[in-house]
Amino acid sequence: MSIRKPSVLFALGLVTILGACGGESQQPAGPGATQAAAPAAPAATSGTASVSGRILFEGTVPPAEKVKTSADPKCQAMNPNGLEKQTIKVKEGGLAEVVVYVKNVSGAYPAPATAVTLDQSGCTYQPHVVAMQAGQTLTIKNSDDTLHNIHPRPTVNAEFNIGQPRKGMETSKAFFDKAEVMIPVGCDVHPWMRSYIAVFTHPFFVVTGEGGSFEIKGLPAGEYEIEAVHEKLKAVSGKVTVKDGEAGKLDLTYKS
Ligand SMILES: [Cu+2]
Repeated sequence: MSIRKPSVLFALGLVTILGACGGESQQPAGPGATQAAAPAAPAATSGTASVSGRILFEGTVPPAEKVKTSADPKCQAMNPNGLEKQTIKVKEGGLAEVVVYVKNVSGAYPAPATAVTLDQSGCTYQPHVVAMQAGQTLTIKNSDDTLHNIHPRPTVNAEFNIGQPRKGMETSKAFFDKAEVMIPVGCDVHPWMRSYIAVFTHPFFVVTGEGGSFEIKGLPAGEYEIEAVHEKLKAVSGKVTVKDGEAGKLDLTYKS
């Protein structure tokens, strides 16, 4: 039996890979190592306060950009009506795909043992914006029957470039060990493919979905600066003070 073969590891599935990373990882940057190095760290969600609100957009939404996928017939076949690129996604005044996070957090927070997934599907990245903790495992997978490569261009973390030529391929690793907002990710084969990864040293962040609502839970009592970062717009921020058990409210508005 040869369980070290990558093909067998892939066949064992994500749960097995995660189990190995969490319990037996030899890597200093792995979640297990992070926990061992910071035994006095507070639990990730030790607090009982929360902050919620909406990220709003006031202005004119530009028209969606048409993307030609004819450079790769397989991408074209998967998108017979073409692809549309719209980075300003507004519904009922609220902006989606914004990273909302607490800027002034002290203390050490171990990375969760669960992985975050970035999928390449239909010649696009799913999700478009990924938020995760430093030291947390990122699983990159290819759901398409065509060659993709994952090429993040960080400025603080280490750059990497991984090719995934076949459908079903997966690569799991704690790629990022430092906070960085946001890391652009591209595919050198398909220039329209773009995603962004935000990395934090704490768990107090969220990515807004459709309609721009957000909620950050598990905060200790305190005065917090909340910042909202979007791939194209200048960041906006605001302050909110919460006591234990309190649900603070904060709306932030982008104006274009
Ligand atoms: Cu690609």
